[in-house]
Amino acid sequence: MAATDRETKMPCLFNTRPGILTIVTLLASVLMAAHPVGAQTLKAVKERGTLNCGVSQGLLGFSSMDDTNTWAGFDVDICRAVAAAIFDDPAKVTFMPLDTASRFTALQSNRIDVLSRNSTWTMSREGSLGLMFAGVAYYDGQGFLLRRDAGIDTALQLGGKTICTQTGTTTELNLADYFRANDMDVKVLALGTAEETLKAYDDRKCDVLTSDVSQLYAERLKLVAPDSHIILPEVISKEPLGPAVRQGDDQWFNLVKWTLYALINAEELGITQSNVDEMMKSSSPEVRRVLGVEGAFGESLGLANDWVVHIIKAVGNYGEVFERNVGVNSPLKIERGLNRLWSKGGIQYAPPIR
Ligand SMILES: N[C@@H](CCC(=O)N[C@@H](CS)C(=O)NCC(=O)O)C(=O)O
Repeated sequence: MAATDRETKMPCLFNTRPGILTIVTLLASVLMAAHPVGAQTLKAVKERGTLNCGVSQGLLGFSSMDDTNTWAGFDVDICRAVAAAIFDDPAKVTFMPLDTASRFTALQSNRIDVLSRNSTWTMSREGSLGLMFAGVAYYDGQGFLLRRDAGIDTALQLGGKTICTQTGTTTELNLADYFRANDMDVKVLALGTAEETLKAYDDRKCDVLTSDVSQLYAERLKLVAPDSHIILPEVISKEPLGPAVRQGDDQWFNLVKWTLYALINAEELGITQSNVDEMMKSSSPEVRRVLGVEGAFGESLGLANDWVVHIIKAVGNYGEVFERNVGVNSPLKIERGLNRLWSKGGIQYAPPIR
């Protein structure tokens, strides 16, 4: 909405006030020459002493409160990794639970520094909302959950059914595309929050629940008898989920992006939470660079050179973060699948730290 306003008002400004615009542009260029573009977020976070991180309102395995009232999960750990990189302290994060509607405005209005909330990287979110995704933390796709006793085993049998989804999501849009492409009629019940959506399904107001497959695994655990609900084999979309930041602060974008890549590179190099101290004595040039024993890669991001040591000590490497929160031995029991490293049959691939 805001972006559309901007798009329609800009040409008007160009047409009627060229003088003012020129002055503003000139002034901006002078200011930009004096200070690098953006580069205010890291400074603000350091001064505040805590990272403001937007998360979901309670998605088990991704971001929810544990028994000790502490935020835990895969998306939470991405923020803890960023905090560890900056402060050498993963606790210096203030988590802000956000619904689908407020997640992007919270970022636009500076209420949060990073959004780590099962959000899909799409072109319009970068092109129109002024955001940037720092990478793909979790390759996901949209699926369907329904009662086992419905006797349905493919999405192509869903004609005539009522499907629950959440407003303001890619899920809602993919759903319309999929059934239009397959020339099928379904009824859609779109609700405002994950809680309302799950409740509607539980109350049988809809026959099917659709969402990112990872979320279906998480939501299924909240139902009374999780085993009586199945997830259909069809995955109808690409949902590359990752942390997002505001456009205009390249230093901050790089910091979040390389924190994610550091997690993935550490897994590839066999650096784990338990062996990181030992690995600092490694003679491998790659390991030495990643851990800051050689080079000044941390400094180039405005951090200490042993930033990756801090990250790995705090949350472990990418594989450890995945397995602990959502992997096959966690309550969610999700296979690594596409999220395996590229060298192990998946598509998780991080550019080198060098
Ligand atoms: N990845 C999709 C869907 C994201 C989404 O928010 N899905 C809902 C469906 S269950 C959700 O996770 N809600 C969690 C919450 O509101 O806390 C997107 O970015 O649009």
